[in-house]
Amino acid sequence: MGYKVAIIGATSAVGREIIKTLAERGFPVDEAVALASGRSAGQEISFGEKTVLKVRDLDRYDFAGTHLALFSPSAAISAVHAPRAAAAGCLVIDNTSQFSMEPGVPLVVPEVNPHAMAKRPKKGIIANPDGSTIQMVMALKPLHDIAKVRRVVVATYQSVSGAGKEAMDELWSQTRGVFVNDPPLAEQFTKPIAFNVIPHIDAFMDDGATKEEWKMAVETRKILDPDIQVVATCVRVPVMIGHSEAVHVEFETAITERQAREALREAPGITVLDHRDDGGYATPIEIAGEDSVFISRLRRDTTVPHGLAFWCVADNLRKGAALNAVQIAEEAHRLGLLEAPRLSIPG
Ligand code: 2RA
Repeated sequence: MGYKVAIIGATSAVGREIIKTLAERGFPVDEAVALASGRSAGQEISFGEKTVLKVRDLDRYDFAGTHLALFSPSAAISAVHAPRAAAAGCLVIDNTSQFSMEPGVPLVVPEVNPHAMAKRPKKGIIANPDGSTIQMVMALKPLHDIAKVRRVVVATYQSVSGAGKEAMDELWSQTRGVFVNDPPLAEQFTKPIAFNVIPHIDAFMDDGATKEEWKMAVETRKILDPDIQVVATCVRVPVMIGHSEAVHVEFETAITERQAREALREAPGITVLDHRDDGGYATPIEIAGEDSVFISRLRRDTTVPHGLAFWCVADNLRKGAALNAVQIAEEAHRLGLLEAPRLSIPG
């Protein structure tokens, strides 16, 4: 038996990737429903090779009878519609930050903390972490199993697709504009993104960190271990797809570079691409479209008693968003959490 599955934010970069990933991985879908704002209603999106979905208006959609809802609109839209879907008996997987730190809402990376979703959550919502956190905890988990991670210092190099389709268009048009001597003004970012880097992702918080940097710390603690200290500097770079991270880890006990390399090689969802040679490392341009988290430049950090440093790259639309959400759905299916939805009572 398959499920009735709704994709909310279906016209966004992540929404489209979710639809593609559901079809590619053969998730048991009987009926797929693409939902977005009224403005996008009527647009068509392919689901697999044979089906075309006509986008419907989220405001008018009744979730009764839908088993699973994969949300990737803005956090404000999820705040309104995810609880409405959950109240109708639908299991929600939310890709925004709206519920991620809420108690009772599991925050899941299936390779790292599948136990967090052993039962159907009472609130009916499972949160998908931020893409920057997902790729980092994927790399930290096998190392943490050998020697506890105490502290992480990370600098990110995040692609514009993390900010959505309009941001990708802005990088494209600004880059082109530089060559024709007519670059358009910055609208999606605070400064020009073409030929630039911007040390600012999401809103500023009172302590001077940005919300993206704060999320990397609190999400890592919720997913992996509440004792891990994380300090992040999150930076937007003129790359279309693929987030990169320079990660420096301090452990509580000894761990050799060799032990770390072997553990990473064996870890599910990780590819170690690390030759100490010209080009022997992963960069975003060649990993776009891949499912793995790539680890390169693994080496000792001798400035602390037990330290390692590495470079970590992943496709932020896939493992950083859509793929992780679909893997959560697969786990929910395997665990029998996609119970029969309530049907609407005719009024
Ligand atoms: C970004 N990681 O790149 C965020 C998206 N959730 O902006």
